[in-house]
Amino acid sequence: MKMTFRWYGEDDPVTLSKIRQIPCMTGVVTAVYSVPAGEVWPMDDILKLKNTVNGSGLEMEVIESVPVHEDIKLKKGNYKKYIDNYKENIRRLAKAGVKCICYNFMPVFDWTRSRLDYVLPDGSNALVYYKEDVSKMDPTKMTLPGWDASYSPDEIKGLIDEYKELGEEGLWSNLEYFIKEIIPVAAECGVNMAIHPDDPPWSIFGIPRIITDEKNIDRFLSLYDDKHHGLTMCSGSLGCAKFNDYTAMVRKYSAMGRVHFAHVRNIKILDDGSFEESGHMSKCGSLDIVEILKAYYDTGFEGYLRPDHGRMIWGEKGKPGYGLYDRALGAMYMAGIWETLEKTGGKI
Ligand code: DNO
Repeated sequence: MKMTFRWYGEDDPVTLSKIRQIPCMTGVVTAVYSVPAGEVWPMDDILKLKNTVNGSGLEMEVIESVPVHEDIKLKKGNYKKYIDNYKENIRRLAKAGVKCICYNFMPVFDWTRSRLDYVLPDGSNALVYYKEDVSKMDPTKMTLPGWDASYSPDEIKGLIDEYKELGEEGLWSNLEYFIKEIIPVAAECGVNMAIHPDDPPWSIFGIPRIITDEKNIDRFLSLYDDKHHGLTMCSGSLGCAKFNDYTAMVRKYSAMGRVHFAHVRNIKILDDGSFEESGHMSKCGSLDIVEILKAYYDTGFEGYLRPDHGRMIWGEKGKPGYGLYDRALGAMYMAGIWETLEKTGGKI
């Protein structure tokens, strides 16, 4: 297991030198953020990023994300050009030493929450998803940090209608086409592709979401029989649905060698299926983080792991979910569990 930390580039208030001082860190997970979705990343920008990261004593072996253009997900318009561009990005990143690319196939909206600064009983604040509030949200009149803000309200409305029309089976078929195009390139370049599950793992705003549960992940993996076709397992995404036995899923897919990247965070699931993000420690939420890490350890996990969303603590202001302090606490907590697993041969 290699412990990593997400870094949003030169504009990130959490600097590389701060990340470097977290004792367990081997590298950062980052991206070229200046290029619109679908376009080819200039080699110079990739190398500049790599040199900056390496110059700080950290590795850049994981990219999160190379975004998938909506034309690819809808298989319309310029999808062929965008798939060619995607392949070229895989080749270029491989040349720069990248080993794993995280991406997602969520229509229009990436992770969705109803509030970004909910105050928890200990005075920290966190991202929350209250089902009732989400049902009243109008996605054409708002944006969230994980969403592509380049669309106008009319464009968003148009996209939502197109996805409603496409439906789940249509989305599956477009995903299959995309996978069959890109995985041979990834395999040739030695890059592991790691799809991120849908967050949350159910349909929102009436549009389909398909990377949601065990049955669908089995179906996803069966689209292409090659270990470069794999997963980012995210405890905060799949784990927030009561219908998923998250630890069992980690065990199964990690044993198959198909988990390349692990996102670990805790969430507290509420009675109505809503959830609040919490501190990483098991007692803070509904997930048993020791059991999750043990599932990775027992199955010989050799991929990358990163602490996922943290709360805002100690008065820190920053990118929601991506401050320094709570993620650093989470990383050290997990590194401690991992060291114990290693020293006891997993017998904890
Ligand atoms: C949330 C992240 C996601 C993830 C993308 C991957 O904080 O884990 O936004 O980066 O879904 O493409």
